[in-house]
Amino acid sequence: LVDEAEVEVFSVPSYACQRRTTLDNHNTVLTDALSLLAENAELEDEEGRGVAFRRAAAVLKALPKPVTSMTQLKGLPCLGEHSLRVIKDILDNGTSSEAEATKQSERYKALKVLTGIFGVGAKTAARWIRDGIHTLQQLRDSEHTLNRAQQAGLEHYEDVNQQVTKAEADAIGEIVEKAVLSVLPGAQVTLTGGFRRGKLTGHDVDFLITHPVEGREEGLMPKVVSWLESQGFLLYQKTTRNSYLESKEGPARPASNMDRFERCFSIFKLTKDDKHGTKQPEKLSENGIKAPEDTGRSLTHVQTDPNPPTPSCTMAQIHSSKDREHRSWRAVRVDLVVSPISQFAFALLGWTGSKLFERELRRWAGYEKAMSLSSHALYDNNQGRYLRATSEEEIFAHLATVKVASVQKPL
Ligand code: DCP
Ligand code: MG
Repeated sequence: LVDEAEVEVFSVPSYACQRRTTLDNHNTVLTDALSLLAENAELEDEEGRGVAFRRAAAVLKALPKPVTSMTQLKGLPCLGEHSLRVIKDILDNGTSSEAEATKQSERYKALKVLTGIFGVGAKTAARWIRDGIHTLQQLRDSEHTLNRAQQAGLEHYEDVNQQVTKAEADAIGEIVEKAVLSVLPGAQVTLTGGFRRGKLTGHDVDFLITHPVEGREEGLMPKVVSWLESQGFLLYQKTTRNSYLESKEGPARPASNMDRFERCFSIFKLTKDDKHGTKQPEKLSENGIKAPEDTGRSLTHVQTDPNPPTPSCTMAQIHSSKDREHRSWRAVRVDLVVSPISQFAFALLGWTGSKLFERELRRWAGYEKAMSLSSHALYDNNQGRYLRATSEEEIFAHLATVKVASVQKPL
């Protein structure tokens, strides 16, 4: 038995956005199990439960050492009853029986395969499973009609579920920049999302587009999309227009976490020649040794990737790997967002992520600072006015100001 007096008790700030980000996770067994349960909750469309597991995993990831006893966790934030049960199971038995059972369950596997199709969310996947569809082949053989996004998602399933490398993201960045500049000289393109955070791979590539003169960005997206389409770069695209100005809710009371910028969800056709810096042999060598590009992808393990690629047994139903190796292109998910320059800093902060960081930053701003933060604006509820910012630093400076009037919630 461990003497409690000798056990180091950890301490971690309440909100994820108050913690330093680390690549040094000393508790991967615990965080893997909790992340899997979070993913499963999200796949089951139970967002609250998903967030609870994500928060618990983030707290354990921030600890300076491996957890060896439950005593060390006393007083740590975000560890609910369920998460503590999972942690105890692992400390006692080496693995979480719940996480293992989930991983093996047919339902989890089917949800993962089906939501791996671009355009298919938890609700659609659940409906298909109720109709007895668990695999891509069963979906193809079924009577179900797919919308345009889902058809494209099914067609490019294997590519879209394969991690995108930084080199591929940069190559797409050059194409997007060329498109944007040829329709609006002086416009600016910024790589956001995980790649801006320094990740080496991602599930998609996110770009934020603006112009230094307010208003010049209006109507930009359809022109960019037309240019890209005329050059054959788009396998699929759906553009939604900016609904911020016409929305009644205002940034102080956003109806959802989704922002209202003009946005284009797309699937890019990236030809191998477009991948600068990643020129690679066209095919696998006879003994199946992977091309250099694939070796690079193994670096994903240093990231906490909650959505690892779907098992290859299901992918084989689409194309054989050989077919793909002989193709001179691959499909890549790309998101384009256009922001007016006055909202650019907020859009940049909002689109850089991670998702948990964004969520926690907004929660912290609301509860601790009485401010409403969105990807469009920052509103000070005490002063009753919007606070301007031209950089992320300025947003953080606003958020750091001490609120005399607000009551501090005990941490
Ligand atoms: N984002 C958000 N709310 C949305 C969509 C996006 O807050 N509804 C933000 C947070 C994300 C970022 O935009 O970090 C980009 O979204 P992604 O889903 O592409 O996430 P990442 O880029 O972080 O991950 P990945 O590397 O897997 O693409
Ligand atoms: Mg991304």
